[in-house]
Amino acid sequence: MVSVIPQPLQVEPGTGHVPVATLEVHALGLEPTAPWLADLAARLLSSVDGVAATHDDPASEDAPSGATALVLRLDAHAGPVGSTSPERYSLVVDDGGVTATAAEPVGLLHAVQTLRQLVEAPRSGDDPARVSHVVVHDAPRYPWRGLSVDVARTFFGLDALRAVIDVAAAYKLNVLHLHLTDDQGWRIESPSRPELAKLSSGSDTSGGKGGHLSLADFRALQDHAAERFVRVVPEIDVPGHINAATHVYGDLMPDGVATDAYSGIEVGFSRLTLDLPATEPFLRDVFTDLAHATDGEHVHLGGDEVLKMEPAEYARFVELCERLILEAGKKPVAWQEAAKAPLRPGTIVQYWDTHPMDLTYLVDAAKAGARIILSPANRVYLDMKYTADFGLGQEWAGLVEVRDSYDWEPEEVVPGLPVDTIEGVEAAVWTERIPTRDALFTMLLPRLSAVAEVGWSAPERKDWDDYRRRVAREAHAWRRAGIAFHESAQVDW
Ligand code: TNX
Repeated sequence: MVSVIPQPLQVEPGTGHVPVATLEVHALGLEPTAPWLADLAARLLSSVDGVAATHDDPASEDAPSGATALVLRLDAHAGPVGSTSPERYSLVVDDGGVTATAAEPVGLLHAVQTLRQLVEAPRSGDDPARVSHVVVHDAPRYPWRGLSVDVARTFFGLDALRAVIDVAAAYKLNVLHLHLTDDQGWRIESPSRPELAKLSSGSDTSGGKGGHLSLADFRALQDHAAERFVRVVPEIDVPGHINAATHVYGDLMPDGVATDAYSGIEVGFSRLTLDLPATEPFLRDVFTDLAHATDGEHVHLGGDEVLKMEPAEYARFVELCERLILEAGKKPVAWQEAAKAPLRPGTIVQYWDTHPMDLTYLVDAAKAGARIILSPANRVYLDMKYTADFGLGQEWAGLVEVRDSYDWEPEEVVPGLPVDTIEGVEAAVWTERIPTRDALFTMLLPRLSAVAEVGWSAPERKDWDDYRRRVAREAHAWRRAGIAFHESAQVDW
């Protein structure tokens, strides 16, 4: 039976199968746009039990004897009939071998990720790994399928973040949102404000020594992401969650006194003050620096949990930060609270807070032109504990078991929200109670794969019992790769 996460749109199983113990990748026409893709495809497929993939001769379509050909080819007609998604693809496995076609290179990577999961492991020593004949036509439900990682509370560096990108891309997620600053640390080099990372990155909530991404690290991270067609959306969180900056610059405080460093886990106590002379230059510097370092179109300005500020001052902050980001050539993203202020059309607003509340302001903002990303905390906050006795994470939004992350419908999250304003879904992992890389992955997996299916798969293609079976199969890949995950009692592993 076909076993792919996220569930593809159209799958027609055939009757035979092809051996894939040796696969020969042929990338046709990819040299100008994605020269690395054939090599990446070979590496991804070689990570599967019983498969050795190579891409020796990009010019030839003849596989060496004994090897099965995997052809990667651009084709505007690929994908489900009528789909215009740039991520659409088709995958055909038949007696001729394996052919992936896609409108753009990103779709070919998606096809390879699908193929990776279709491999049936060798049953005995002599049996080759194989893939059953099948025709897949696939495209995503939403264009934005993300994961937000908080590297401010606990710092995770380049290696861990590259591994996070690999896992995200395996389930066809396409956005890595990095929460780079918070009360506990400033985790990105800002060339015009070098003191920030220098003086405010030496600790974290885990009692560790903290750290930060240099611009070279950030460059390398974006390169790794780009090869997997993942966009990085960096966030500087203002005007609250800002103690890491007020610790460095006393002139951001009304009394002129720099605040103490902070490694606790309270929220909502720190803030900027708009009318201080130092405030706007600070914001201009850090947002402009970040925009210049960012390849993608978006920069996130935070805006959440500003508990000690009058609405009028808050609205002026939102207006100013939107303007600074636009002036630096990027599009603003903000947490849901920003929708209480007048927004420019096209700003993306990220819903998160699942406490009961009147969300008319969010619906009105969407009707006025905001695009909405859904991150309902009680479904996709992957720092929530799985069960009451779970040793990692928090539980302010409730316990979030695998099924909670799987069984929800984006169109039903915000009552009255026009469904065509939904840009997509994004999981988030906050790291106040997640001290290590293994802890991080234990919180991400398996739940991230469930959120990926919510964002990608057509609602009528979703099925919890079937997902349970598929996710159990993915555990083999995680074990082989040495990636930690939680063996939730909801799944027969
Ligand atoms: C709420 S979500 C926050 C974060 C915390 C998180 C813990 C959001 C926009 N703000 O500052 O880390 O809860 O789950």
